Amino acid sequence: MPSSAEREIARDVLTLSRHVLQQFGSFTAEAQDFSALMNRIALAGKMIARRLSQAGLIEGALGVTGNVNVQGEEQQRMDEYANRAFIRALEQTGLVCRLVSEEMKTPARLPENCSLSRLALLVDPLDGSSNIEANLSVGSIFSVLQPLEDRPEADHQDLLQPGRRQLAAGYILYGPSTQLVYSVGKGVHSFTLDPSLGEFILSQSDIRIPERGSVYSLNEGYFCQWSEGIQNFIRYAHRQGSYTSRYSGALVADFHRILLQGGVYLYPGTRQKPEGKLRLMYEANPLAFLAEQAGGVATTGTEAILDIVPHSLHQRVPLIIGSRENVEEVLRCLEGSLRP
Ligand code: P6P
Repeated sequence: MPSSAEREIARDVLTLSRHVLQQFGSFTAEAQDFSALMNRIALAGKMIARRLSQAGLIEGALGVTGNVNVQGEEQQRMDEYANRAFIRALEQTGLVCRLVSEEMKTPARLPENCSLSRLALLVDPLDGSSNIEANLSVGSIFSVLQPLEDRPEADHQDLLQPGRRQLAAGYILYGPSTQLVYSVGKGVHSFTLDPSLGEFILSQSDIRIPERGSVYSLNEGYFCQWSEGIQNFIRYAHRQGSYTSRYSGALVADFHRILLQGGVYLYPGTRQKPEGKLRLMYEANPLAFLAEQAGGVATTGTEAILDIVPHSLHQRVPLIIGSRENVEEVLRCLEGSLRP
């Protein structure tokens, strides 16, 4: 029986960079590059986690910049910091040529990298940032794409590809602990940041989303703006007695709960905004990739998220994501075969 010291060492060496190599099953240049890329994404996450933990003590760290982002939302100073952290973490690495971000109308191009890599990283650098002032959980969401060979780079048309083509996707959850969850298409795996080591250490392998859960997660404040089908699902959930409502206002935190405990998260369209609020390329697609890898489902209500052919980098989509049986109940309410 290994000693506790030996078990501790065995745990501590299961870092994110080594796990990526294990996922590739090789030490090829491609595997090494992907391992390095995940490490740089993790570095951005560590910088953001550190800033968040001290934000209340750092002058000018909190509050708004006075700018409005491409989504028309008030930009928090932490949004701008997080965006800069991802850009700086990827410069001079040779790993990523373009960075698409919720915080930038047009992607950042890293010319020193482009001769070595054509990969694009798409991020929501700090999702749910309105939670920061209340010291609640927020997250970063990322997606990795190989540009399409047969589409022009002009206007970034070569990135407008269905989410099923993602090479990798994941998120970093800044909560009581900082966790990184990712997939390269071989299951979903989570890592917990050990600040004393400065490393993300493997904490859960091959996460499977329960077939069914008790949580439904959406902002019921919009009830009167939703379709009859969504309203009927809410009525059904209220009358079932087996559902419980959880909604934090941060997609990453709400999805993480669904991934581990089961249930369904919804951000439906409304009559005024039928496309909803969430962005396809760097919110819905990465989480849908993880959900399907974990045995779950992600849909607009009429189409699988991962099958959508994008028309623009910042387009929005309705999102219904989670356990297979719970999503099925939503879809049956939408088609009218299930009534409250
Ligand atoms: P609402 C945060 O702005 C976000 O994109 C998601 O993280 C979150 O789930 C949702 O929007 C919250 O939006 O309209 O409920 O405040």
